[in-house]
Amino acid sequence: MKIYIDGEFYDKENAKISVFDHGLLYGDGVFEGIRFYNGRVFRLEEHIDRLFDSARAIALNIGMGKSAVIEATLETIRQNNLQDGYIRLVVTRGVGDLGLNPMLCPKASLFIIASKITLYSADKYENGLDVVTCATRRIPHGALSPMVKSLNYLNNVMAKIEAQNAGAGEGLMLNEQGFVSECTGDNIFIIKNGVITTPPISAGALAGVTRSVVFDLASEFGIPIHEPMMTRYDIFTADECFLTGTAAEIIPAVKLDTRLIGDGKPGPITRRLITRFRELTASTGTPIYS
Ligand code: PXG
Repeated sequence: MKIYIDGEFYDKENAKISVFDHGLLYGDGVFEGIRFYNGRVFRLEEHIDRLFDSARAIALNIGMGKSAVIEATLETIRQNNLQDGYIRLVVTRGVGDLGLNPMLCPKASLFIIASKITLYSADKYENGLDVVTCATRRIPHGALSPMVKSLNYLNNVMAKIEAQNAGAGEGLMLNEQGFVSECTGDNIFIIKNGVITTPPISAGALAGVTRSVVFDLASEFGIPIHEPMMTRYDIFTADECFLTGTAAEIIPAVKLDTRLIGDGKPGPITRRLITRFRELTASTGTPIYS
């Protein structure tokens, strides 16, 4: 495995970051997770745009332009000779002092790992996930924008632990007002009477790239899609539910807090979206090798 760090490629054993890097000391940095299928990177530009927006929002200068980051991403996949997989880009504030002042970090670091990711077993894509509501709330806008895909994922990690301890496949996260935000690393959607709904970004959801693909598919299928504030009531009373994320792709959810959603089986619209999503990922995206 070859890993990109600041313009050079290293073997896995030698791919190392300083203990004085503020990404490690303070979680001061941002990241992206992107998938590639059949030799093409899916929605590459959207991911790179979000990476730059995340960096801009935390006043982090990546020190490279978008096209250079895109080329580094593609080259990392090429160096590993992969056709299908998952690519993780991390930008840290870089090496600095033992003090959180980011002004004392002269240069940001970018590293890129091309690998594989499996979040849920294949049977969950067939039969659906069970979800539990976590006590840990999604970060509020006033503390750190939940729009920023930052290296501060501790509240999501705490929520994931709660879900695992409950024996559930995923954890539902509410915002401070008790409205539904999203799951620990996925956006959430429901379908009721032929209408798709998902929480608005203002409720604390990440502006997911896969989420935006569902908006495209809904318009392609002529299915109405709305973003109202949502509560657990909406999920309990939904006909269908599914989660989306780069790592998760589109996955049905069939239980919330041990109660069945709809008839407790993945629904027809969810299945149709999954089929079309797989067609899109297999046939569109930025070519890696040409
Ligand atoms: N919400 C959060 C908090 C996320 O971190 C999503 C929603 C889905 O967004 P995209 O753009 O991927 O559709 C994410 C993305 C992991 C992992 O390691 C998590 C994500 C992406 C890749 C890997 O669990 N989450």
